Amino acid sequence: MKLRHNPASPYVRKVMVVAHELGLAGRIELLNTAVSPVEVNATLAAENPLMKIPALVTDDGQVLFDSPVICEYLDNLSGGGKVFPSAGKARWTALRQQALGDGILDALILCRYEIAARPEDKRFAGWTDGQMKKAHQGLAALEREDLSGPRTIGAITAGCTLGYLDFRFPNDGWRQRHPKLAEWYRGVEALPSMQATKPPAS
Ligand code: GSF
Repeated sequence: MKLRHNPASPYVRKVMVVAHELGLAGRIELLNTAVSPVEVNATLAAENPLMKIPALVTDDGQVLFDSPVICEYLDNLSGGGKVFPSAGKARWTALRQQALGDGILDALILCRYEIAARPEDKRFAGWTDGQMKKAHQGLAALEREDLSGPRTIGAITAGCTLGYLDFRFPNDGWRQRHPKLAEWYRGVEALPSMQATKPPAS
């Protein structure tokens, strides 16, 4: 399998954490891929028309995106029901938690593009404030989730979301606002799958 990859992407990290936890990381060839919301990457576009990473090319030549789909594919490859509970309340809880973590990331990424990619004279503070508010409301909801127990895609996504906050928004102060989440994350960031997928020093 080949994964369109960048070590700074939190969605790619989700996929790689899942791969490590399922013992599949060694089967994935990483193709370092630069993406930009304003530039065409023709090679990537031939695989993922949305020109986003992660995108996975399977051994039989199928292209899968986005990260929830790729993560579920990997779970299926390893027999199914490992990080995606197969049915019932456990499944809906894990999927909701994944959507919450992904949604926080989506808001943070939009802030990041506004701050890092848009020319200074064209920045719109109301945009950044609005997206940050969503991210903060999302984090408050994440604090109320039960992330203990078997590692599901919900907990994996939550861990990658907090890791991205530390990476790109180190002064956010989320640990002061959410001590329960901070305590939970202390154990999570030490896991081998999280250590193996740490983003590069920014
Ligand atoms: C989001 C992927 C994404 O935005 C998923 O895989 O879960 N819902 C998708 N990836 C970013 C890279 S990143 O910052 O993680 C991306 O490819 N951005 C390029 C663009 O054109 O927005």
